[in-house]
Amino acid sequence: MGSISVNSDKPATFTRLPRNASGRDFCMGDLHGMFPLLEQSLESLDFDPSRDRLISVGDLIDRGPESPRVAEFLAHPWVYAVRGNHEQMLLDSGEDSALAADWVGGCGGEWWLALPESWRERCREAIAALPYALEIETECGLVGVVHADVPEDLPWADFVADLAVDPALRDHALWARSRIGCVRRGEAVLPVDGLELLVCGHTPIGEPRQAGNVYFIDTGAVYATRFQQASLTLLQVQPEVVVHRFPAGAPPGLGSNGPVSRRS
Ligand SMILES: [Mn+2]
Repeated sequence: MGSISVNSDKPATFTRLPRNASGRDFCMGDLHGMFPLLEQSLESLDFDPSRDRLISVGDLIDRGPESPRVAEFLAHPWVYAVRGNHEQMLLDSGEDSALAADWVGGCGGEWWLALPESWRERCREAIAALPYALEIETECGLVGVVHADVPEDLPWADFVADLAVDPALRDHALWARSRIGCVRRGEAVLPVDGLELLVCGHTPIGEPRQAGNVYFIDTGAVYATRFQQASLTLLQVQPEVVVHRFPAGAPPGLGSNGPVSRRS
């Protein structure tokens, strides 16, 4: 079009959020279309959209019932997100029919088939704008957010700087399970240099877990029929770190199945 617009067709791979001086920041584990559960959870937290912020670790879509709401959700000014491997599959399946078949057939993307083209376009646009990583300035220090993991030998600043030029690094951010593998084997987890805390999702675990300076918060919100302990985790990181869990199997805030919060 002749105008100079650096980022118009190449969205930023990395975003920094300035400190939220007036409200709280919550990092949200893999939602997979469970928007009603999220709404109940935010209500339980007295979430105030005029001051509080919600930061998704990615995998907002697929498997759950309300994936088509993703574009509308990402348009809220209080919502931030990094992309997950499921968002990447949606984007890549437009040019890769084998991947499209895998995604729709085996990875929970069947909702896409029923979507009108105009709605698909809105979803693609909103998702294509998502960075691979973001960082949040907080009272507690710098908090990083990535869907899967950061290479174990790479300081955070190098990771975010190289994302734009290194496709292997972007794949790692979306798919890797190296640190969570250590956790599962009972091995020590290498910290990420340059961060107070890294928040990740991607691999479902029974309860949110901190290992070193890495917090794993995918607690399988979409898997209520498979795991009794399935829940949505909202990890508050500003002004202090507080874990909030909302069971997926029952409305939160009711009796013994209500939210479980503990300081960490
Ligand atoms: Mn994932």
